[in-house]
Amino acid sequence: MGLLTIIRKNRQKEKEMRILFLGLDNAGKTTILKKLNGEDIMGISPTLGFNIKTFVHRKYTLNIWDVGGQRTLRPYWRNYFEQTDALVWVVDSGDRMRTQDCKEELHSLLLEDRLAGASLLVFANKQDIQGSMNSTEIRDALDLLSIKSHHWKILPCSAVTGENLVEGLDWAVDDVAGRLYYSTAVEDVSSRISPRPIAAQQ
Ligand SMILES: Nc1nc2c(ncn2[C@@H]2O[C@H](COP(=O)(O)OP(=O)(O)O)[C@@H](O)[C@H]2O)c(=O)[nH]1
Ligand SMILES: [Mg+2]
Repeated sequence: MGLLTIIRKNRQKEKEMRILFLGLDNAGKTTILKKLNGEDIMGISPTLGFNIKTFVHRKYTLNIWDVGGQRTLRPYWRNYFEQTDALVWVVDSGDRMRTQDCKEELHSLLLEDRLAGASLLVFANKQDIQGSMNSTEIRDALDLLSIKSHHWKILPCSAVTGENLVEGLDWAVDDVAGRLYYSTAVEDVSSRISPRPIAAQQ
C-alpha cells in the first residue's frame, strides 16, 4: 500500500469538517444552528463569544463555530480562521441599512490567507419576513459575482421555517468533500504514473 493510499484511508476514516458561521450581528447564525439541531429557537440572546456545535451530517462530523458578529467582536474573528473548510456567511435579508457594511466585512474576509481554500455559502436568511430582499438582490448587494477566489453559492433561507437550511449544509459539505477527500484520490493515481527514464531526459 502506497503512502498516499494510507493518507487517503486515514482522511476518509475521519471525515471531519470545520465550518465557520460568520456575519453581522442579528443575522440569525445562532438561530439557524439551533434549528438545524432541532433545538428551541425562542429567546436566543446575542452571542458575545462563540458557540461550537458538532453535528453528524450524512457521513461527516461537522464542527461548527458560531462567532458573535457585533462590530466590537469582529476583530476577534481572525482567531477562528485556522483550518476552516467552509465559511457560512449569514445575512439578515430584511436589513437594508447595513448591506454596505455586510459586503465590506465579507470581502475583507475573502482576502484572508487562512480562509483561502474555504468554500463560501451565503445564507440569505429571514425570507419569512415580508419585504425582505430576495437572493438575487442580496447577491448583487454583496457583489458576489466578483468573487473568483472561492467556490461560492447563495441560498435564500429562513431559520424560522427551516427553508433551505439542510440544502445549504449539503452544498457546503459536498463542495468541501470534493476538495478534501476526492482530490487525494487524484494525487494517488498521478503518483502511479512512472516518471520518464533518466536516460530519456538527457
Ligand atoms: N423572522 C425571522 N427571524 C429570525 C430568523 N433568524 C433569526 N431571527 C431572529 O433574529 C434575531 C437574531 O438572531 P440570532 O440567531 O441571535 O442572530 P446572530 O447574531 O446572527 O446569532 C433573533 O431575534 C431571532 O429570533 C428568521 O429566519 N426569520
Ligand atoms: Mg449569535
